[in-house]
Amino acid sequence: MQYWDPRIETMPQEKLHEMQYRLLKNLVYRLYSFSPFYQQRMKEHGVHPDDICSLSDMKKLPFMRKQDLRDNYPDGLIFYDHEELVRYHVSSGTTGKPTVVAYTARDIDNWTISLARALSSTGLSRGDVIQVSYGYGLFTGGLGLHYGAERIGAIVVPTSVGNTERQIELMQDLRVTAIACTPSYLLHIGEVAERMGISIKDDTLLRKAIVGAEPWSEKMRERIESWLGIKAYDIYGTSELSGPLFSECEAQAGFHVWSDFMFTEILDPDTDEPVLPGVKGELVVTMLQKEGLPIIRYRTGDITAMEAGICSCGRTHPRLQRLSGRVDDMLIIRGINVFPSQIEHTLLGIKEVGEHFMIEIDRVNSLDDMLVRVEITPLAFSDKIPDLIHIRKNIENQLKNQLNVSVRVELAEPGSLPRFEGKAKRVIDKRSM
Ligand code: DLL
Repeated sequence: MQYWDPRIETMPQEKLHEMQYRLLKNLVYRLYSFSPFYQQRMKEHGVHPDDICSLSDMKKLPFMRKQDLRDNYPDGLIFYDHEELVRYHVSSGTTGKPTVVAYTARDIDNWTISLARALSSTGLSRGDVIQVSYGYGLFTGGLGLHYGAERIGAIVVPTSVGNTERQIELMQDLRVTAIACTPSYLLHIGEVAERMGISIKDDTLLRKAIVGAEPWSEKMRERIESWLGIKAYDIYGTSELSGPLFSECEAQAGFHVWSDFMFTEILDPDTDEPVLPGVKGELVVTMLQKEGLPIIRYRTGDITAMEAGICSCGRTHPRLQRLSGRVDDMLIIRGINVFPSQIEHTLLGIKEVGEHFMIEIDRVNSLDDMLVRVEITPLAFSDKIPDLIHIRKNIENQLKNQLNVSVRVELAEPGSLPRFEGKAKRVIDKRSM
């Protein structure tokens, strides 16, 4: 088994908990003493650092939300002097005011170590050639994975997003063995390669993909792996916590959350009470060692569950299941809760359906109306009209059974729906426009 840091990655859990408690205690005292924001928050919440006597006292601390970063834009939450900072990343601000995250040199180093452990847990190492096709710049994906990949001694090809044909040429010429990008971009790369007469499976050395930054289902993984002849590992993070932070290992059995850097809670979003392993709730993260922008009990809005037991790889750190959506992703259609991830899961289980779809929601005669536009495979597209009607009805039935709500389905020609180089935007909710 390949570990980046065997001492930490396989440390007995009691020792990890002791370390987390020490780090938490130190963090809370530091913030109470030196951060006006956190001191006020803790006072308002009626909690003093002396009240934190065990890890379970974490629940006494106040939450932080994205809105706190927005309210304090640009630098109200930055904890260290300017002289100590080495970098800013800034979110795109498409859903509100942007958020700014500041990093000290130690923050960059800890982030890099998290990713070095993650990448080596997927089996990558010195000698691998890793094409980083996440955006470089204010987005955290490109630079984050770049530093992590260099740290494990791999060769990095920093292509960023776009110019896809050239990306594919470089993949062949530089004998790339792994790619890091969004699942949407990986699908696009696969299609463009086919149009160029190149099979990723047979004509390149690509064997692994480090894929995340947006939701993608298990069915999508099956399709990507068999089509491109690679293993696809999920990776998760958010810019407020640093960027991409943890991934699955070769066992593909949940994300390994590095306990020396993070304390994770899964809470019932309605009651804010912790849920049991295996039960889904909102992921709440405390960054135990962050300096530039400390984060306590950050409500990510992402839904997941803790995995019970220790992974077959021997790493002792807690594991999280792949994400099943966001608290604010949920669509309410005629009173029924629907997650886009359920739609993807159902569609990709139908053999005539391709990998691309769009969801459009509108209000017609004061009733919610959901239209799912579905690209079908070139093979299905060559079918006769009665067969196409049958395919459409089958998709409508399967979606109705899964979602408990009627959905209109429109079949789309292969290649006709939008493709995305970064994160996909598959839902258009006209009710909120
Ligand atoms: O997407 C950081 C990142 C870069 C993660 C590269 C992985 C790889 P943000 O732009 O702040 O940061 O978006 C964070 O994206 O709260 C989730 O809702 C979603 N997300 C990220 N990874 C996954 C994943 C980066 N593996 C938001 N599965 C998060 C599902 C994900 N959703």
